[in-house]
Amino acid sequence: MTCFKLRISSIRPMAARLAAATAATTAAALVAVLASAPAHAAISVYTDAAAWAAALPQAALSINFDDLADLTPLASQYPGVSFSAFSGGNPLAAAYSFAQSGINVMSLGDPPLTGAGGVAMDFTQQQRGMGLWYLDAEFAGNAVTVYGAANQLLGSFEMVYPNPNPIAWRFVGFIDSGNDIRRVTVATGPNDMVALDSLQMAPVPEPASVMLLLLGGAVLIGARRCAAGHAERVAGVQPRAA
Ligand SMILES: [Ca+2]
Ligand SMILES: [Ca+2]
Repeated sequence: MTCFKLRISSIRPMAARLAAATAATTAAALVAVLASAPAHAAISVYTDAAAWAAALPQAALSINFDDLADLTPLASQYPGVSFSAFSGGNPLAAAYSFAQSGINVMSLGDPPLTGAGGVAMDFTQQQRGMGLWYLDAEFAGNAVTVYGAANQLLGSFEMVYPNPNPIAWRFVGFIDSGNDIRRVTVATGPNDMVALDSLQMAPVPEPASVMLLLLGGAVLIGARRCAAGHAERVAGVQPRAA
């Protein structure tokens, strides 16, 4: 608290030093971020949800579809992603007794597991990673495909086939070291019907958020230095003789 009891004449030099420290810290942090950026982005595929989550720098967001009424067409109900029909699908939030989470799945037809086709998911900002759960993949040709912001192909995954246990929910997740996942499509094969659930999203922090974090850290460092300096000055004061 004493740190803020300053004369006006002392504020300007301190502000200048704090600004310089902030700029230096921010610059150093940005250099570190740039230095850590991969030279060649690569997409990684995970079939283990825990391993996928552990490979992310922060916790993922999950959309479970359980707050929507049965047979609600999926569009833009959830922040950060929009759903649309793809490859003949009809994406719905639909009640299903064997949902991976809660009461609903993301169905591609009405009722679940009676409609073939697919769904496209477009994210409003780039994602570091995404994942989802799928059920009842039985035949070849069920593809999950990932695209970047320029609509370029990043990678794809064919749902497990042959599938030794189609009635068990399975996970597939992607992580892009280039932080560029912007669109994901699911297309089922001509002979199969699958259900989806528990979409996972791992958005890349927006640049403004990163800068705020960096600036916040720099201000905190400055405040700590200020407090430390005050403590040293207090320790250096000699008690007056009685
Ligand atoms: Ca669910
Ligand atoms: Ca099936």
